[in-house]
Amino acid sequence: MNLKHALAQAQQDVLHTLQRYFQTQQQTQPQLLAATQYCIENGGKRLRPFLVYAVGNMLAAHQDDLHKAAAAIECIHSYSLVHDDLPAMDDDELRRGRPTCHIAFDEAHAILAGDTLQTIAFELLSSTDFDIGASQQLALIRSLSQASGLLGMVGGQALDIAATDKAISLSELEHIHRLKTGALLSCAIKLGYLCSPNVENSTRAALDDYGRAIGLAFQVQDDILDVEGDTATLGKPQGSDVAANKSTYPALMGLDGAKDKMQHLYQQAIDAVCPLPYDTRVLEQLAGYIIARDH
Ligand code: GRG
Repeated sequence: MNLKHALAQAQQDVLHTLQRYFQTQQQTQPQLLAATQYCIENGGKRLRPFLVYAVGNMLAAHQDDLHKAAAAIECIHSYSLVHDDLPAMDDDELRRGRPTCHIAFDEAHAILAGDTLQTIAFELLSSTDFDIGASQQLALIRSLSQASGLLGMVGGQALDIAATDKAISLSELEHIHRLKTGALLSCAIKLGYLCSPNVENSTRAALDDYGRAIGLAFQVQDDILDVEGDTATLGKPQGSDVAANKSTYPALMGLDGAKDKMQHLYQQAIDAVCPLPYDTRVLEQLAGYIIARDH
């Protein structure tokens, strides 16, 4: 299966899984249900679900387990974006070209929709019909909790806020991004192998290396896109810091330095998975897509 097809399949599967879930929740307060569904039905690349499916399919996981794990991680990602868009954080009015949740509904419902999405994630992961054993299912829940929490995405967001208007070093920037965005991307890979039977430790370790490399590459490319998008629309000089109060890779390393860093991370990702005794082509293509993506 090629990358385009696999991404489209993941997008469709995660949407259907969550739409089926919402069908079982029709007694919920209607505005809250509408706001929560709005966040999920507002598209997105679904990269994290894609990674769960790609790894799980490569390792012969049970499809129904992958559907739940993929939907769970997308719910966490979606909640993080809804809360990140709130006036208290980034105060954004548009997400993926459409009004953000607090604009389409209101702030209270956006906060509650984010909270709801977070709890749905753990409800799905604690379903009683997983095909894997109880200890592996607990590991799924623990991995997603850790990647989302204090030493993961939320902790990274707090460090990012604390770094606003401060000069930070490259290693501090890397630490923030490994937590804020890298932890969840790496976790998607863990969920894929934790849904799979009999995965060797060496395979897990190689996939973890791949996850760490693409997690950081994703953020470096995000920073590059900010600069290049800004340069294209505003005529700013290349390598300038887009948001003057925020450290980015191009600001700290220059645009060429950031591109070199991304290329290096791409190579690390490829080197991690190439020796595995599985068909890793779609993971390799994904690493290429991450460093070449334009949105
Ligand atoms: C508010 C708890 C809390 C956490 C926020 C991840 C995050 C932490 C905030 C997002 C801020 C941001 C835009 C970071 C840049 C990298 C990123 C996560 C981009 C969005 O991810 P994509 O490109 O989004 O996978 P789509 O739209 O495809 O789902």
